[in-house]
Amino acid sequence: WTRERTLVAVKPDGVQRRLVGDVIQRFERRGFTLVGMKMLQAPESVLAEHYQDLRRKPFYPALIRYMSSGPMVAMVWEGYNVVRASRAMIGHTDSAEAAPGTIRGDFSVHISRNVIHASDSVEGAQREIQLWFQSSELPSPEEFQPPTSVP
Ligand code: YYY
Ligand code: MG
Repeated sequence: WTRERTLVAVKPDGVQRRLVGDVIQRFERRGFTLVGMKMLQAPESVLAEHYQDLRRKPFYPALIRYMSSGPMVAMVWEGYNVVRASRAMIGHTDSAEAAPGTIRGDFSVHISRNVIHASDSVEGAQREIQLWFQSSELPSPEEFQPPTSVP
């Protein structure tokens, strides 16, 4: 049992389109465990840190505007290989490339409105979880018991 955690966020378009339940259901069915969740309208300062690596991209201003335009739902999911698995579950960044069956492949119509975020590495996940959640908002690993047996 590798107790890996990742940050998943349903973006404002996903919340507006009532996709939060579907996203949660997909992760629960896959056997992952929800260990933290909050709805918030993201401050631009937090988004700037979240997307710090993209700050010079031409789409950056529009990205920050869209991400702060309405409430989003930030979640921390825990489980075996959850970082890699959640990237596979959300699908390609560009909806035109996203495979059917993935969250973006099923719901997203354009790269600029792609419904969901998931951390792309274990290190990135740790950084993003600390950015969006206080440690007091998450159970510490010792007090948490996984409901399913995972190799
Ligand atoms: O990790 P992921 O969300 O799949 O893609 P990133 O390359 O990290 O870009 C973050 C975010 O930026 C993406 O989900 C949509 C937006 N974006 C965009 O609007 N236009 C692009 N050409 C590339 C990314
Ligand atoms: Mg990314």
